[in-house]
Amino acid sequence: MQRTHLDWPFFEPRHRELAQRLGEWASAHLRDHGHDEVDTRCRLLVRQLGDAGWLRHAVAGRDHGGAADAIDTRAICLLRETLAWHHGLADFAFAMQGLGSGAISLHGTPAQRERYLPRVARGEAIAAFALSEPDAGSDVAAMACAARDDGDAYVLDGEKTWISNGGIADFYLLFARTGEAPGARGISAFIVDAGTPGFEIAERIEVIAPHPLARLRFAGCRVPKSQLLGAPGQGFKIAMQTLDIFRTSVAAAALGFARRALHEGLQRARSRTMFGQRLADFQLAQAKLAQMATTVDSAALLTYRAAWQRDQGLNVTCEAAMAKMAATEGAQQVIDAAVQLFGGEGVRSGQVVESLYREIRALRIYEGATEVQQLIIARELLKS
Ligand code: COS
Repeated sequence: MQRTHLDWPFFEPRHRELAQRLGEWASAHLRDHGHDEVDTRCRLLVRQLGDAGWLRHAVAGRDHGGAADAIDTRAICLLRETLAWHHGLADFAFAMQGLGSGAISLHGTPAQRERYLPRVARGEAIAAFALSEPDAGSDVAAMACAARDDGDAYVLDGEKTWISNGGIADFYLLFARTGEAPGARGISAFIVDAGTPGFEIAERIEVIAPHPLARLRFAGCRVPKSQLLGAPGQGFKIAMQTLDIFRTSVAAAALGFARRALHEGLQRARSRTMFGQRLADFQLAQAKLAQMATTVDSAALLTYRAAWQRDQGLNVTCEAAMAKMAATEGAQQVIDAAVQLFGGEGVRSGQVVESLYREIRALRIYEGATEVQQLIIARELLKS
């Protein structure tokens, strides 16, 4: 994997050392457990990432198993980029541990942090983030899933869908309407343990790049008040703050996929002969490779700019949206170009570029579709 970007001033020595160690580990350890079903593969990967210590970077607080006291966005991005380069499902497994527990790292009480974060960091508890609903995807503030105050508990009623790790998670970071005010100001965050009575998996959802995904149903599900995360009515802001970190990391994953596609495309161009010369000797192939490399570097610059900026304690809502949009859209083009360089081989099941082609598509949709990122960027521009 090409690593010259690690010389950029966004990084500190610990980041360079992390990327180097992780690259070596991933080359040696990440195998495709292709014959097992996806739930089993995902559980194994979470365990493997936990045993090797990588999941410590997904949580904050050294006292709770974290690698550092605050979330290190650049470390998370380097982890996602490197894992995505090697193994799409390993990246997914890492990312969901972070997304599902991120709000606990940011806003959890000492008891909540103690109960969940060490197990997430060791890979012993699988986390999930439950925000979207059948009629509230891009428009989060329109959510209908309700949490009614009832003595020492909240009672949940409603549905969540497109929930990654749905069905295998040990706990869900759930957002529900508590009604302090209309819209975004009337939503709260909860930690809901799998197996809580009244909570069931309504449907498993299959997608083009398989990973655990489900629709969840809550019917009279009682959650103790101690499971409320943050103050009542703060759920929307908690969700957005979590997404500010993890949207940047989606950009990093897209970057890993794109970098891998460029690597595969270069190898193909050097080794394939046609019309009596190498594919790499054709100017049309050279133009493709040049465009791919430029798209990769542009995405990397935006991604690590956003990550660095967040680690400086600055607002990154606009920069994270720019990074996510540019990196995911760019990666789609880079991967498509790599498939084209491979010709018929590029769409053969089992080829690296074929699996990248399937892996990248969802990243342009989840954690805020490209159109949502455009909306966020334009709003921030118009504000200033
Ligand atoms: N950090 C902190 N607070 C934020 C914030 C952020 N990044 N973004 C918004 N807020 C705050 C706003 O400041 C506002 O606060 P006040 O009520 O105090 O003024 C409040 O949250 C509501 O914000 P806004 O008016 O922007 O809400 P909208 O309903 O217009 O939100 C978008 C619109 C599209 C930005 C939001 O719904 C969104 O991000 N949608 C995509 C959701 C998504 O990513 N889904 C995928 C699920 S995870 S796979």
